[in-house]
Amino acid sequence: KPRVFSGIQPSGGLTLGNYLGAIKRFVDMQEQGIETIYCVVDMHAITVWQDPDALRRQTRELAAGYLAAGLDPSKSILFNQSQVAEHAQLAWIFNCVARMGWMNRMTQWKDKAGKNAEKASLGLFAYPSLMAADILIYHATHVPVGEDQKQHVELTRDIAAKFNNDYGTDFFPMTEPVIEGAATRVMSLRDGSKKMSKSDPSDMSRINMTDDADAIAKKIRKAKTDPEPLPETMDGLDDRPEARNLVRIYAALAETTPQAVLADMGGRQFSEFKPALVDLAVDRLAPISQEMGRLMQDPAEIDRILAEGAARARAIAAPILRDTYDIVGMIRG
Ligand code: AQP
Repeated sequence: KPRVFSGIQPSGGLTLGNYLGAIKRFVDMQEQGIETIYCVVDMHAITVWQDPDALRRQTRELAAGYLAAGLDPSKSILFNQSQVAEHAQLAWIFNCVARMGWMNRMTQWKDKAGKNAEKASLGLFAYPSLMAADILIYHATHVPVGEDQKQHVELTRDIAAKFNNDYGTDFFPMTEPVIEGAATRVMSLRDGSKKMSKSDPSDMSRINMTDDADAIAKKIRKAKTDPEPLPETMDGLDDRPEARNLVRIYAALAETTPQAVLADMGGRQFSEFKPALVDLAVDRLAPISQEMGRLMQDPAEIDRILAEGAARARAIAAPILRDTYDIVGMIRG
């Protein structure tokens, strides 16, 4: 039976990349009637320093983002990672299964630690092992993610396979990454070769889910483009990463394909296309940001939803951890 798990780090405000690459698709899967478990991965966030008050605020804001975008706690399980200790407990076992060399090859580790790996936290290095535990503590079969997380889901499969092989079992499933749609990799508005990211120092590089209509309009108006009109087909965007990015964003927001957008808009200048994109983005994002603001007025209610979700998550995770401990040979009274 399919079971979906995915998570987002409360390491800053939500971006349009997180919305189109992750949350919007989480909601689509919920609406397909699949069992869905969604997490605010606060333990991942502290792999780089987070101010405690900011972490609390960002955790609630991310939960509000999920809810405002259509996640329904009566249909999906929604909780924050640290309230379900089984994630960390399974991660330790996986730390003993995974190899240093595997972690060393992760591009996110290389990008985030950079040349100063000696100064990076041990947690940042072991991040993919905790992510494998997040997924496998529920025996999740599918993980919707953006393109940037594909390598980590593949590593999750490697960890599951090595565990199964080391202990002569078929206990952990081979989880599939689900990377589909027009916006699996939303790029920076300032540089078409960099992904849109909540930690980019330039606020003009991203659209935040809390941006108002004026901010959205300004950022799209100033987004880097080129002087050529839009082509009729996607092939014409091969060497135009910034233009391609805006077309893909338009397609994802309009719930259509980039080809269909170009069939409609091909031949037009950016001076015409950008205002259409502004209207569409404001139309789709403003109700979400308004609802996030409303939900943030009542943090106790958000905390209650997360705690209730955590209890439901624990009910699935606890027996899987117990069986794992048995397989490994750990005694419990
Ligand atoms: N630009 C993006 N396009 C499409 N999907 C994206 N995701 C993130 N950025 C884009 C997807 O959002 C989910 C949650 O990501 P995360 O917050 O756990 O970590 P991240 O990928 O590291 O996101 P950021 O915004 O870049 O955060 P920082 O700056 O803190 O590293 C994932 O499914 C991811 O694929």
